[in-house]
Amino acid sequence: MSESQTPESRWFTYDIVAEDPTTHARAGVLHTPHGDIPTPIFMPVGTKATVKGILPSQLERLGAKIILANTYHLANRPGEDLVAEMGGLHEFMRWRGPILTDSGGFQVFSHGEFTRLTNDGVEFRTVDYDGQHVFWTPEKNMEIAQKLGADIVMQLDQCPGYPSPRPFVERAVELSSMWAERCFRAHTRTDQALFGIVQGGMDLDLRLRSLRHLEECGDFPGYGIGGYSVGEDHETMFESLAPLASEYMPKGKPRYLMGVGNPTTLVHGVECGIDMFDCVLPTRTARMGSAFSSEGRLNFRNARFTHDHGPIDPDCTCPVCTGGYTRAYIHHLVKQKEMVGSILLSLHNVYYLLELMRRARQAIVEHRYGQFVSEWDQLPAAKDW
Ligand code: PRF
Ligand code: ZN
Repeated sequence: MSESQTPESRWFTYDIVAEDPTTHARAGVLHTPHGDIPTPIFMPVGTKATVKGILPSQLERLGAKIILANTYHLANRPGEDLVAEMGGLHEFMRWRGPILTDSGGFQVFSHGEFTRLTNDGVEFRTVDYDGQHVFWTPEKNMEIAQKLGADIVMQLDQCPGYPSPRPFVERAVELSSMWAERCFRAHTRTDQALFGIVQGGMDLDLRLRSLRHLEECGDFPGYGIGGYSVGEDHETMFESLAPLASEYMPKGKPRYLMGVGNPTTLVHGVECGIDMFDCVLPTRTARMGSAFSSEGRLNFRNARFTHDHGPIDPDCTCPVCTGGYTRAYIHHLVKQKEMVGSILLSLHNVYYLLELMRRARQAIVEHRYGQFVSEWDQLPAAKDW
């Protein structure tokens, strides 16, 4: 990975380098101060300034181009002032590539206990830390994000669960729009991009209302699509997501589907024009003893692996599968709850999604993404995710 080769005039511009003729998939390059990001891309999640179980040098070797961290968690511990004092997130965690921080809006509403929601912001109790009452305005959220110093930061938004009554989703769109405008005004770092977030639940008309508000509020260099993968099924998700992404989102800006990481959704997301994805799924699944594979999901607690000399996935080119580690060994480590079991599975799972997006990009460049999708849907693995 090259360190800061990108000239300032190119920062946060997005070049589309190929468009697939039969789907809405595109291949692009997003330029950032810490390097170029080829899209479509999967972004491994390092919530607390570490991708659990994987060193930054190993992430580079796996081919990760950008990683995530989370403003909610880092503001609680160790605090944005400490991170700033240590030279910012990149320096603090020793990762040289681009970083994206999510606002934490999602964390506040999903596992925080929020107590008050006003036009001005959200009051919540940090139940997973010391239980303090905190009030976040959009301005406060931007102040924290700018101190952390990621390349890309997300606006403060409200993500309604599924199902939610329409008036509740409408209110979330209204609040997220107001907060987008205030984040946009408060955000001043020129070496950092602020992305807006489209909300609106499963209703296309609310999604379009949200998108229109964002476009009226200013020229965002990219757009998150939040509020999906919150309990709805695949068909329900794509009913509004497909037209939103393929027909209405601005063509020349990156589109980031937030918190989605199951392989089949990635393949279909790219088909409707999504460029970026993130999810804890590969590392969380690994810590539960499971692997992504061309055969589907493999659970390494299963005794059928006891004498298995093969790699996790014979089709995989990751350092674990090509390094001679056997299924029998991984089964043993997982049964014994050894750390290295989780680490090997995390390396493999993260590589699996990075490689899936590299192959998708190659297929787009070669104008055969439609075929790529039909081949994927015929794999036994497709039904597992
Ligand atoms: N908003 C933010 N982060 C998110 C989401 C969201 O809606 C989601 C929903 N899948 C994941 N992460 N800010
Ligand atoms: Zn592998």
